[in-house]
Amino acid sequence: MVSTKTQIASFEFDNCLMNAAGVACMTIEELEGVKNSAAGTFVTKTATLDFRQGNPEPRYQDVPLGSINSMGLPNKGLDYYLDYLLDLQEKEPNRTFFLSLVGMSPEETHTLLKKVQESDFRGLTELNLSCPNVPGKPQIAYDFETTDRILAEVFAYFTKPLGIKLPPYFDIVHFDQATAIFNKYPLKFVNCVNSIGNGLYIEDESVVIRPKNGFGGIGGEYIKPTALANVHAFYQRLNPQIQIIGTGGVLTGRDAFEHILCGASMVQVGTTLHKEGVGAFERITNELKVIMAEKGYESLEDFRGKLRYID
Ligand code: RRO
Repeated sequence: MVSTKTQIASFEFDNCLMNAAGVACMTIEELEGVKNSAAGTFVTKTATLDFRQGNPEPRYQDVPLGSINSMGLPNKGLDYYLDYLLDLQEKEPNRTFFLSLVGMSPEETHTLLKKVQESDFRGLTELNLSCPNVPGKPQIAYDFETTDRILAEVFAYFTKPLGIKLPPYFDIVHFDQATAIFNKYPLKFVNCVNSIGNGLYIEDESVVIRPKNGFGGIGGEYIKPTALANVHAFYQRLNPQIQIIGTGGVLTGRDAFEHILCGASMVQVGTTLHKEGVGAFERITNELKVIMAEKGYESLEDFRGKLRYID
């Protein structure tokens, strides 16, 4: 009997696979599609205080080895997602869902988190510190001073389970510096990684997305080695109470297996979900279970974080 069930903080999930924020999660209809699939849960599109149209189209392009996007944080505004989740948690009291959010400024982030704090929301909140696509707004988590200040301010009032969505880091010193900050706070999880920011994809002589002259976040096969490195670097460094969600380059059960081997407790699917639809969850789950069965593993705990090194 092979199980892919998992836990984040005190919450249990029947399956470790779910969508990555931004894919199949803008509308209630899309969220219901993920909820009613083989996925263990869903996360909403990152919400701001007010509805946002986002960047001009075309702004997302599937490409052979992944995807490039510059969506620009289009979303229906916090109340849309929060009202839906408040209703859903009464209808499905035995399941837990994720709310993703970030403000257009630190002040707006606090307004959002205070609304969540004051609501009856009982799920997990993911603070997105890594959107690469809003012109003039740098990825917050590349600025360690600002990240530290925001987290200090947040935990002065926010007592519900909270995690953060991180951009990929590319230097060992940055893993050390980021960890020194995160370990000061009662975070429940870090999610590694958001898209690799500001790549450029060219077809013939042209870019393929309109915003920012074609620069956009890269996802899919391109980013798996970077995603695995970030999952494992933080798994090695973070307090064990801070769990890891692994995101990036999950096309197959083998990819999910590798994220868990690097230390992930939950695995998110973005580009592949966009390309394949919610049927991807059942396929990847089945592939993961076959690998576990072949290796004699019955649960994720049997191999989570047990990546082997060469002496
Ligand atoms: O909406 C976006 O452009 C976007 C966001 Br908020 C994010 O966090 N990551 C991404 O690749 N795109």
